[in-house]
Amino acid sequence: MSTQNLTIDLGLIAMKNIPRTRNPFRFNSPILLLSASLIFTACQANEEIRGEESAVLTHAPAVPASIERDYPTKVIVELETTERVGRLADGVEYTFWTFGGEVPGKFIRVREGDLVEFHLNNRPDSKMPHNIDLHAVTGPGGGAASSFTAPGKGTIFSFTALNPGLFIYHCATAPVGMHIANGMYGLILVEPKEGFPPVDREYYVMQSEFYTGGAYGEGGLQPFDMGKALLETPDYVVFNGSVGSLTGDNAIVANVGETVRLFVGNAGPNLVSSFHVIGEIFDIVYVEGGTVANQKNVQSTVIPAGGSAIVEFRVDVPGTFLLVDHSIFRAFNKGALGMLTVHGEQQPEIYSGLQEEQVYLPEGGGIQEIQGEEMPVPVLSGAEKIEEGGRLYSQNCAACHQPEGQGIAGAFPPLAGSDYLLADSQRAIGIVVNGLSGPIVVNGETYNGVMPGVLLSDSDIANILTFVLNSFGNEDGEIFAEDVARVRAQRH
Ligand code: HEC
Ligand SMILES: [Cu+2]
Repeated sequence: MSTQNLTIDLGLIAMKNIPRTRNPFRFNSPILLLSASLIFTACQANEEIRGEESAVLTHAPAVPASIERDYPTKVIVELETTERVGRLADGVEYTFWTFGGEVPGKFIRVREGDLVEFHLNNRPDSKMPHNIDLHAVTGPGGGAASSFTAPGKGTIFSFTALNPGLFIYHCATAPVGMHIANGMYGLILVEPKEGFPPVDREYYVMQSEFYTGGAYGEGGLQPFDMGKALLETPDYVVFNGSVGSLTGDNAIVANVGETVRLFVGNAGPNLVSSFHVIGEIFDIVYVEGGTVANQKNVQSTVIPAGGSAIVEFRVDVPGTFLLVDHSIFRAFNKGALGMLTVHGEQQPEIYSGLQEEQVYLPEGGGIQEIQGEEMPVPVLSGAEKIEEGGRLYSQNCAACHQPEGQGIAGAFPPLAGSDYLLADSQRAIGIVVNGLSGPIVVNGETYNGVMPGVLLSDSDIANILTFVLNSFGNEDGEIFAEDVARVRAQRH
């Protein structure tokens, strides 16, 4: 970096007056600015590597502590490649190839100007050789050319972290796509000299795809499917290496009023991510993982395959906020779903919560309010219920379960001849009222999708289910509005 560039960089920082950590200067006038940059440039020339330390690496979603040093040092990074069977989803296993034993690989954090001595060790029980291409490296193959490591061997190479930013690293051993598809990727953050503004929480989130022999949710140890990888049709799109790695008890957390910084990578191998947090707005985005906080107030940010983004936001209200790839079938049907749980007091002036529930029927149907008596529901004969139910079925269910109830293999279970439905038609009421997710077996096939609860009246749901039980070759059965009311009451 030339002296001139440095002056401009500093000037920009001063003009915007962005608070920076560890920046010893406050610039208030052009003269001060000039002298300060001269001093800085002088220090710059002397930025000699001092001392030596071992990098502390973390598994996702943890991030190593920010760097307090204001000088470059020699950093020793030790990373081990492994091949091992692990959980991809409930009941689904996969042979992951890893950097550091988990997918994604361990998070590496160094400072701009550091001399990184990289030790790559391949476990003796590995079957494959591996290497590493760090996008933070200026040099052939990003280090891959110097790090080809056979099972039971170790290699060492060094690089100076010239450019700050958030970078992907990945294995680049042939077939490259397969090594990446099997889990060989992670993030390395090269902190700019002046550091990042302080925040309360930092997390590591990595999106990637898995291409398995079986469809989404199909149990057992799943092999890699090269054909699907070539077609770019993954069965799984996940955060941090598996379905559910960031949900429920594994959710990342924050308290109301705190600032959160997410270091988000997209390892691909094929898809571009439209990263979004439902119910939050990114106050700041460092687009593509560069070091300029160059966009504000962003809903979704595009993260290329082999790229990254840094997003920051303050959490203002409590609740669960979903991290998704807004290519939304990936989120709700392929696994690209995480959770941020925010604890704290309700903030009704920012978000009220539900204030009132009303029944709404569009113009012509008349507006009905829930007060006093409910409108009487006409009593229908069995045949009328089935007819009315058929109409409602085509509007509310056929899109997924198909017009003849035959379902779609691997995605939507059949209602025609469904042993699951016919075994317990009362259970079906709960499914329609509350929705259903998690693995179920219908006629010997496992389904693991998400069915949203349906917002219909008790009698409408009774009519639909009565229709279903008397159609598509199903023998018979009748569901009453009172049955639905009972199931609804159990929910509360
Ligand atoms: C958006 C798509 C979608 C819609 C709309 C939908 N379902 Fe489902 N349904 C599913 C999925 C997916 C499952 C399986 C959920 C799982 O794997 O846990 C399912 C499961 C079921 C099951 C249990 C499994 C079986 O095949 O017996 C029943 C019964 C059912 N749905 C009935 C209905 C009815 C009735 C409606 C209309 C009121 C409806 N669904 C609307 C997607 C849908
Ligand atoms: Cu590899």
